[in-house]
Amino acid sequence: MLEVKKICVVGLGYIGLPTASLLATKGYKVHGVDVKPEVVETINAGRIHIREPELDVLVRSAVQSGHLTTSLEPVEADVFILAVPTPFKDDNVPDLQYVEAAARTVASYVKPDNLVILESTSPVGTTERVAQWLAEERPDLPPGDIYIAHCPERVLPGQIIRELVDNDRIVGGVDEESTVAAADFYREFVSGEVLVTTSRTAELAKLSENTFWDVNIALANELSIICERLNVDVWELIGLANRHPRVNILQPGPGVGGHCIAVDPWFIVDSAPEESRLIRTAREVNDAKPEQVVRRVAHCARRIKQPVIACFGLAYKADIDDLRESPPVRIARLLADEKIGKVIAVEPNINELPPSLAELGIRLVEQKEALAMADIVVGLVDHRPFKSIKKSELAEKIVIDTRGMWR
Ligand code: SAJ
Repeated sequence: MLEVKKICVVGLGYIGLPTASLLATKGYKVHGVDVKPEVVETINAGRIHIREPELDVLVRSAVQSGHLTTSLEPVEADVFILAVPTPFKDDNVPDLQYVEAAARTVASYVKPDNLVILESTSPVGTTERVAQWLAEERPDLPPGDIYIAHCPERVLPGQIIRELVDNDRIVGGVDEESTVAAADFYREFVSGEVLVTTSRTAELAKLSENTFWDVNIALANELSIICERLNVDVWELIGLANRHPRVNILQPGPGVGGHCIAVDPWFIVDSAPEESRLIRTAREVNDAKPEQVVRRVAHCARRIKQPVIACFGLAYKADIDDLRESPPVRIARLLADEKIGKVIAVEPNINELPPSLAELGIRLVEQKEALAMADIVVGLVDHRPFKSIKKSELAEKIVIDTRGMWR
């Protein structure tokens, strides 16, 4: 069994920072590494640069205990955790530049018997490539001298701290010894079950979890389009169908946002393009939704001279402030770009609009002001405050509710 005292976490974002802080509060000496100096400074000051409930308390106690330090460079450690972004390039090809850079950076710090874990969601075969990159950088280390494994994350943004400990974890090594070493490590602090497999299976399991979600959201979105055509209320339809004891149709929306569900299925399509027809089609159905919402709004706006259109919500999902990869942002931008009307936006979780929207003349307004000004109200995110809007406040408006929150 590996004796673990020191851990080096590379990448201090939504996964790396909570993981580094949790390990520090469990008594390990943790050194966090990030390429952004402002991230390093913020964390060393005991503050955080991402919004996640309870994370600020965890980081502050980790830093104040002296168990969490951060800098731009790795340090020698017993375990290295790589938690860097794995976005995709144009034409949906995975971009592994950050994983490769992280692997090559830690290479000069690894010693025999160290454990290197890739936590980033990655295309099948990436963990084996990490082993190759490390071997290229360190030909002095015979193969098998360091343990290399994949352990993907499945925490839900908004409840990361709890799920980091409670969730079952899948651990897959590039060889049997690596799997055992990684599983022993996670069993030290994970209360969920630690399930062992190969690195390729662990990679595909993570991608399959989010692909399952995306394909099922696509079914709900396709039903919402069909219901529009057949003049059926999709929310009533899904509510009735889900009364079947074994049916669980998910909720339609304005499209699929975030940097996970909308990204991970493309990793499978890239690995097996001929065989991934349903997965690709589901992505296309979900990605077509924003334009369909814009067309519905445009159709209604035609009847009004100089219509004022209020977009309720810009975040990619309810009660968070994350606007990255957000379909509501895309919809607001298209409405302004195509001059369908004067666009105002209500987003209670931000204080100012991203420049990409502000420069189009979109204004961020309070909920009351938007309800007073709008001719067309577009419900894009089911933020808690929006659910208390009364039917009477919407009586004189044209309402397009993509979340079914004002039924
Ligand atoms: N959405 C719908 N209809 C639904 C459910 C979601 O339109 O019925 C939309 C949301 O509005 C949002 C997008 O899908 O735009 C994704 O939101 P989400 O809450 O479903 O998922 P994420 O991206 O916040 O987190 C997911 C989670 N994966 C699953 O639920 C299978 C989380 O467990 C993962 O750890 C995370 O991806 C990740 O980082 O991979």
